[in-house]
Amino acid sequence: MITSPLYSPHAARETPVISDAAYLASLKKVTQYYIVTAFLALLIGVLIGPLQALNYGGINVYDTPILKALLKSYYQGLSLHGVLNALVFTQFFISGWMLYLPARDLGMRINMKFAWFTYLLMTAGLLLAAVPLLTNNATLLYTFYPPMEGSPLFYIGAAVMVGSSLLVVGQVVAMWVAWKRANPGRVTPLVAFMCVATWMMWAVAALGIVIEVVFLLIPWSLGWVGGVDPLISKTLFWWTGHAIVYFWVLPAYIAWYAFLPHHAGGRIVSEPLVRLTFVMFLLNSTPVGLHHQYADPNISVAWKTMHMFLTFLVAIPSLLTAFSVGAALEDAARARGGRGLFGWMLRLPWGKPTFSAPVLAMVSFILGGAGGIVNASSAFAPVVHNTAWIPGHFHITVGTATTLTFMGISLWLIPHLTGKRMPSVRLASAAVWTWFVGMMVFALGMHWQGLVGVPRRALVSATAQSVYRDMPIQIPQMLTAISGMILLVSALLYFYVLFRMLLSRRLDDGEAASPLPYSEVISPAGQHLAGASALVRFTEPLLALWGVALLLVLLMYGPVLARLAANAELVPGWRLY
Ligand code: HEM
Ligand SMILES: [Cu+2]
Repeated sequence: MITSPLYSPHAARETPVISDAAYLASLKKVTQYYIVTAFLALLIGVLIGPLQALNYGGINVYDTPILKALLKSYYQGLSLHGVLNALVFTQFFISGWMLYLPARDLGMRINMKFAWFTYLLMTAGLLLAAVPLLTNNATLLYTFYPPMEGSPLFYIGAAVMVGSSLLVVGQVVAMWVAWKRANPGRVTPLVAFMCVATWMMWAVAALGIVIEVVFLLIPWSLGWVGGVDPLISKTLFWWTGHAIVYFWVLPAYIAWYAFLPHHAGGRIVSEPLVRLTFVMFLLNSTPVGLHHQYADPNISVAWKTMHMFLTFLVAIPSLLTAFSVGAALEDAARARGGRGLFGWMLRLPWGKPTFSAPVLAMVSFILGGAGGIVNASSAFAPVVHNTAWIPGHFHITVGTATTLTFMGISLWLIPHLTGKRMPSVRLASAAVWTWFVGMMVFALGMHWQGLVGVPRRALVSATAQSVYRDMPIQIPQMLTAISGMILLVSALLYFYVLFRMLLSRRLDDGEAASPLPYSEVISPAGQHLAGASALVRFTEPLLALWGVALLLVLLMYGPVLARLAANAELVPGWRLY
């Protein structure tokens, strides 16, 4: 069924041909369902954002009749915003993206019944959780810290949703193992490698939240046990909660490494280096979560410090990425006649949204990463902890690095999946640039307010006005309010383009008109392990490396959780909303 294209070491990879048209159509359809569900969640989530930005601009719109009818409180809106954007949008997009890519890259046939079952289960989980969220029975914010208590439906829906992502992990890893069996001695192609490593990382990371929700929160919310230990729950939450940020950015890295050079007209610099980066993330993303808990009692400073240094270590693969994708772009620009130390940048195709979206996302991530090092430092953390600085930070990471990349991907992936066409390059380009500019202004306003001491998660525009009146925050407030309006325009532009594209007529099967944009490679990993470099051979045994990743997490969390469990203090739930 599948034929392998001729191999030349530097040429762009050609997608293995799938001759079973019905199978290919079904694979594309399930991917499209994941992607469209993701963007529907983002649409609702993002529309609430500008209201919150106005709040941080000192303007309270929550007393207007229309909002009073829609939302019980600022916090119900904020819970919807956080859950839909950061948890639902990301997970659905990533599940579609990282199921489709390895299936095409390996040319493997997956069980479509299982793939559809997983999608439906994930959607069922989403709908279960949506009911209490929309009826103000789970206004817990996206971190759902106990003892704040919500409807059991919320926790059950969340468990089903996260559980279904683990089914995707199972399907992708099984597909890869079957490919390895069928192709002994072969090097895993790069895109599949990145996907498998990322899914493995997520499986290790997700354990924390699965244990928290299934064993602590569901029995407690159903009244089967009398109380819950807030600190154990929080520690399990951040076991997942930090690593989830890599689950959000690594799928964007896949686009930056594998496809962005193609959009720029350049080449991937080094496949072995990319593989090393992903292995570092697999090993090092998870055992670092205590940097969210510097202020928490009953966890020793020694453990907190170890997690802090391990966090700094994760900066290395991020820097490797910045430098190697930067080099790929320079390669592209010089090939188009770019000159000078920085002058080459002018030669990049800035007017092409499939290019500008991931590149601007990367620029945003460089700034976000620098702020992240501040957050993770135990010396600086107390200054910024729980201030407006923090949402300032994660809107230029997940809110831009990830979201803008995914928006950019949708502009070529949806044509590829559906055989439709992007309706307007200019409008798409305007959406991308306004998102970037809006988020930069937003980040400036929010980081600035945070440094002055404005708290996050507060209806600052309506409560305790006198506290804020004396603060020097007029300028950053104004910036934040303006950014919200820029972002509203941007979101409207983007969704207009997206829906016009989805609702347009199908022209073909998308295979020829919008192929997967694989890039050429300067230093490929090679096809056969026998002749491959030591780095390629070291990174290939992902199952063993997965085991090491799990071991590292158990080492870094086991003693901490054991001590918390020995001093567990069960408290009853509270409903504050
Ligand atoms: C139109 C664009 C957006 C605007 C104007 C916006 C604005 C805001 C503001 C002002 C806050 C702080 C609220 C507070 O602390 O009280 C916030 C929180 C948050 N935003 Fe956004 N946002 C936008 C898009 C996004 C996107 C795309 C994501 C993720 C993919 C995202 C994820 C979050 C999360 C996770 C929170 C934290 C919620 C919490 O503290 O529980 N936002 N947003
Ligand atoms: Cu973190």
